[in-house]
Amino acid sequence: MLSVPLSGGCGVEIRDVDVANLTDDGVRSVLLKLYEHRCIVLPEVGLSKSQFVDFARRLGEPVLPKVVPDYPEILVLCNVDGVEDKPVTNASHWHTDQSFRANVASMTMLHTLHVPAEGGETQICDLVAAYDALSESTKCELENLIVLHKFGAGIAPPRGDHAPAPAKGIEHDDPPVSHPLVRPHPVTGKKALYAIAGTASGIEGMSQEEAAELLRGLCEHALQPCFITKRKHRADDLFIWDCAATLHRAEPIDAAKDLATLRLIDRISVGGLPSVFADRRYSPILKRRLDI
Ligand SMILES: O=C(O)CCC(=O)C(=O)O
Ligand SMILES: [Fe+2]
Repeated sequence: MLSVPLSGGCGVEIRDVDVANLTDDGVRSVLLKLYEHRCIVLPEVGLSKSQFVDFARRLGEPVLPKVVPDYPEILVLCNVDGVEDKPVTNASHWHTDQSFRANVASMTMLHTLHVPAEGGETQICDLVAAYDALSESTKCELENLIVLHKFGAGIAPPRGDHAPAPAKGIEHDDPPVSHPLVRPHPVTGKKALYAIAGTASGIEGMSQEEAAELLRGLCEHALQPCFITKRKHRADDLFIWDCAATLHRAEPIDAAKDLATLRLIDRISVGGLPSVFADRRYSPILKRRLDI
């Protein structure tokens, strides 16, 4: 499998992958690359919507936005305002998908249908590299901290972030959920900072001021350019990021006026363990191959 690093802090492009016809070994190899590099691009995948859904189901259980008739798994990201059933991308703040739920997203994938001539990038921040770069004493201080997460209630938005608009189906008085601040990867066990921006609304046993200061400091550390990849999508790319190990945001984009400014992407987010890793026999292999 030929892989070429993306420009930026993380990610690889993997060429010559026949996504629609991968064997289980093939899916495992692709996922190992994802877990090693945080995000991957599979170019020219040529997937129909139903092939995209079938592939996503091999990676996990899709979150169901139920926006596209016939394909409840697909959320259309589109910068056309006011078109029925097509939400405008509203993800320009650093976040981790579904971190406000007990069952978080494990991976999110974008199949790009149309790219604007300029802009429309997705940025990915590597929270494994950011964690690894902390001093040993800071790692010890963070080790057992539990972060509360609530949609729209982040207490330490990184500089320049806007507040996310209320999302459908999320009640304002939903109770917060909690996740470890340092969360081992569900498949590889590799430690990462988890969802330090977006929904982080408090830390157990800390005042709000202390928690905000700690989260703000961690975001400033993690959002250094050396940990970030800014990806300009191409039509028919499949771009996948590992939600357990990253923050991401969409570059803000104006509403499309014509084809040259249109951004149109099919997106599926999944949770749970990929079925190809459900078999415990594969964990030791993972541990050896990823050197963890
Ligand atoms: O539109 C993008 O680039 C990213 C959107 C996003 O955050 C998501 O799909 O979860
Ligand atoms: Fe997102």
